[in-house]
Amino acid sequence: MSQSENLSGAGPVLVPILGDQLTRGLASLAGRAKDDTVVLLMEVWDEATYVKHHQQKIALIFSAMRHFAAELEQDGWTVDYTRLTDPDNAGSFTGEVARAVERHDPREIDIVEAGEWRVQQAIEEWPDKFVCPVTIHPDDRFLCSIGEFRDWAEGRKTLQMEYFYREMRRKTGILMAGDQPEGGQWNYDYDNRGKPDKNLNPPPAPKFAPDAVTSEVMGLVAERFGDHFGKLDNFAWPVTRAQAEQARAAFLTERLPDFGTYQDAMVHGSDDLYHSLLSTSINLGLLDPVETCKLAEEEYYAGRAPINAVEGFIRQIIGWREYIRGMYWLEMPGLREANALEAVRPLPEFYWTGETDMRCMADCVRSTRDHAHAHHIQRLMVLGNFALIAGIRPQEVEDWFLVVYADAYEWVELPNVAAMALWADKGRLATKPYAASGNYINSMSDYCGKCVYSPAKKSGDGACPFGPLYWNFLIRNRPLLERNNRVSRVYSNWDRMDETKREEYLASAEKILAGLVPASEGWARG
Ligand code: FAD
Ligand code: DLZ
Ligand code: SF4
Repeated sequence: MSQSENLSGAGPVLVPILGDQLTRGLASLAGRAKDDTVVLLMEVWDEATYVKHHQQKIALIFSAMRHFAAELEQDGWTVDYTRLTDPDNAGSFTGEVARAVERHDPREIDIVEAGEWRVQQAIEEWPDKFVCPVTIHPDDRFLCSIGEFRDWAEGRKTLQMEYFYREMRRKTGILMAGDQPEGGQWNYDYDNRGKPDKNLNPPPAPKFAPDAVTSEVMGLVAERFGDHFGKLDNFAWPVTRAQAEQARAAFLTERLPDFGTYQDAMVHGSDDLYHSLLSTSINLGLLDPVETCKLAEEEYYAGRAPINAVEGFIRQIIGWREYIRGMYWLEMPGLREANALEAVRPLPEFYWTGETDMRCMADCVRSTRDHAHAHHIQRLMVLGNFALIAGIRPQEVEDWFLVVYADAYEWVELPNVAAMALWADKGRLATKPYAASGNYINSMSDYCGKCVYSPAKKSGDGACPFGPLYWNFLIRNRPLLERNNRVSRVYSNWDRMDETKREEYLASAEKILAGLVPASEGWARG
């Protein structure tokens, strides 16, 4: 029956809140009367299994949802919370909203747009499915709306993040001196290439021991999702806004000053370095991104953190994060199928097991398995880079990244993986592929010294696999990449190389590729 043929219900307004919308000031709650509203939170099977998320990721989301529901109730809201184990749980957002409509007879449903295209498609069908009117609010937790980003992108030849970021600086006034950037430069990335140093001693990020709510959820996850990737027992994520604020405060005082300098460094066994580890809290809605940037800005004006650190951190949030989200909505649904480099090789098994002699790769997979986290350069220049130069099919790599990180939602994972790491969008996001040999990893990490391979050995036994694969990648994609003036120079280097050396590179690459064992079925999807 269509909406127009029906009178809507006589009950309160129903406000469904999704698992990554855990924000008190959410647009669907703002200005609403508590005694006239039912807030609905839903643990549903479909969301927990559309890919087989890391066990810590499911525990984090369920625990944060349960804590958020309890806080809303304490504040006087009426909350209807459906647990995964409720016998009548319909298993999907639409099914659970339908059941809630029967329970509450709402006169209206108010929801904030979903982060993910897949979920948004389902929500957009609700006005035809339900008797009462459905209002879908823009998600104002982002600085730049989907429409604003579209306007910004329209008619531009290149969609470089840097220009978008300057707009966001102007819009917020963050690190601005009038209409000029603070310190005279928009971007201090040049100062952010510090190499790892033996004496680095970053203060560890706070760990949050599971409380009763998290422990109960961990039991549920172990029972229902024990076959999913990842270790569960060392769960230490912030699950409430108060904990997330504590984690943020510790970052701002203890690690922000060195964040910029060591942003690109990688150290074996050291998973956090000077990174904030705030992505899970920001993406869940526990921390406000702009507020977080303003607090970082205060550290600069108080003289407690240098400009390269503060600008670098702020750029990640109001620059990259907003830009990535804008690109997602600009490029979907096609981005999910994009494969400009026609990469078809299956994902190697070691992405799941960590069983490889490549020391960099093994360490990144270990961190991912144990903590549902790896930092940006590990994701981009080790895990993503290998997949790019080995020609792994983008959709398999995307599934992997969506499964394994506690901060992964498709809106942020997909552009980072498909466009930034794999260049599957043919350079709409990144002007050139982030392909690199072992020399880059060697210069930015302490991985190579104790590796069985050596980046100094260029081909044959004992050569770092990243070297031959790098050249194989460039030669394989020469017709497409040679025209790119940021890449063309490396082809001149190749052409000048001794022919025997070139043949050795290519033969080594073939051997490495032939030795990759494809992942067994069932890791990412059931
Ligand atoms: P910090 O290094 O402390 O950075 C501060 C904040 O900036 C982060 O918390 C995050 O909110 C934001 N940020 C930084 N870089 C990015 C970026 N490229 N895109 C969006 N936000 C950014 N981030 C996710 O949140 N979810 C993902 O699923 C995800 N997948 C990624 C996949 C690949 C291949 C790559 C290269 C990057 C991915 N990122 C993703 C971005 C980035 O790696 C993580 O946000 C970051 O590692 C989180 O750790 P942190 O909080 O310590 O970040
Ligand atoms: C990722 C996830 C998982 C594992 N489970 C749930 C859930 O049971 N209920 C819920 O509301 N959200 C969950 N999520 C997050 C959703 O997938 C997320 O809100 C959407 O991806 C946003 O579009
Ligand atoms: Fe990784 Fe190569 Fe270095 Fe080994 S030598 S750690 S494989 S970059």
